[in-house]
Amino acid sequence: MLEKLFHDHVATLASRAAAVLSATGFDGLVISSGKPFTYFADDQDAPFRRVAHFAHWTPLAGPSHLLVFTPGSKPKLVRHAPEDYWYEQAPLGSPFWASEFDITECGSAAKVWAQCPKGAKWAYIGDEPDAAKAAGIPESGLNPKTVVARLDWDRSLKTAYEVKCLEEATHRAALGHRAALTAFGNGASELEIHHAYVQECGCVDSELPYGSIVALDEKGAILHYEGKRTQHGGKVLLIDAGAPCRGYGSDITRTWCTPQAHPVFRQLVSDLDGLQRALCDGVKVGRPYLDLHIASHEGIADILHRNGVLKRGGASAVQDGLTRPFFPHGLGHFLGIQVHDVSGRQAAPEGGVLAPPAEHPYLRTTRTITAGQVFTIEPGIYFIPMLLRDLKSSKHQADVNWSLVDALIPMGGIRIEDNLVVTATGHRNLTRECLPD
Ligand SMILES: [Mn+2]
Repeated sequence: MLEKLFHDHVATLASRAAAVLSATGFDGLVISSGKPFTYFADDQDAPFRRVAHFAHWTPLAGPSHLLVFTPGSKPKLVRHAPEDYWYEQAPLGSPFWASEFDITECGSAAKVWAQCPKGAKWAYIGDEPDAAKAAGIPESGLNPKTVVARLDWDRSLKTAYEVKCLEEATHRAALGHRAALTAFGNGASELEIHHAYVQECGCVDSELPYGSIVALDEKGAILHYEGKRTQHGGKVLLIDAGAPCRGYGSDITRTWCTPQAHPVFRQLVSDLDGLQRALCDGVKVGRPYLDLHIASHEGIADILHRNGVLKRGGASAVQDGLTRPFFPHGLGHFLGIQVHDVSGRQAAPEGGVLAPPAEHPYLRTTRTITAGQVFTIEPGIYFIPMLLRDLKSSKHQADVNWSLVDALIPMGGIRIEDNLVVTATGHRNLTRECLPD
């Protein structure tokens, strides 16, 4: 099953790459898996992440490999298999994907680069352009923008194999989220909830697609909160955490309340969950993603009005900017090998940028929805003191119930985030399939 999906995936990538090369005037493609990032004046490396273009072709882990593609030939993998007793040197064995490639093994990075094709019409993609140039790739072939743009565009249309990887990554994260909820219910600290999460996912932190956000109470208002406090007994948990699968990652957020949370906040969580589901139902081929983002602001205006936070709702509240301090990020982003996957704002396969409207600068997805895209839908409502201060000193300050806002600030924020695959007839919500409530 997986072998067949992967076989079709590589066949799709090969036919797409052939079209890209033909459109851009190159004969072949060389892609590096990447080189580790070493901290300044140190001998320690950052956790390694492969070049996404390489990860698109193969699950082969680790740095310094090359993928070589020429149209009409089986793709070639030059595997870096160093003689190095400092690290484990596991043999490749026979993973499910190996038969799709002609595999050569080399004992050093220099020997890997010696396998790099030379010539005027090769394009190189990766983070070692100097090494590629030294190996014989011409300057004009080093990460050519025309090639990269087309490959990025293609990468936003997921194959069935990629959807399977994202499905498994979502399933794995769902297990972690359930364990996190149980830990939270038992009064666990942020650090303990985080440990419960990774334990259930069965991996270590550096394997996660991104650093988990595990925020109790007021820390939920910090969009990218990185702390892991040890105090117990939070009233609200906002957890934004994903899991890996063969180089792909899921990205899920849930917000949970104890009965001690402010009753209005609990209602806001429930209402935002309803809005999030309605927004997911609105995911259809041909609709601009921006439409959904604007609809999310209108929904949030009504939720804040209905619950007494704002004194008015509707489109005029959105137009006057009343919702933005409560929801200051975009509705979602593409998802795949990278957690904020490429080309969410790309205008066309050849490149170009579809900029978001000036009042929504953080919206990462401005494209029209098409079948094969995978993205998140993640509306939020936050009580961020920094942004509320600006609102309080604005001409709209009388539109806000400040005593209620002050009571809600200690509750932090709410975000509910699912991962969706767009299909010809609608969508699949990968998250709700395995994490229903
Ligand atoms: Mn996200």
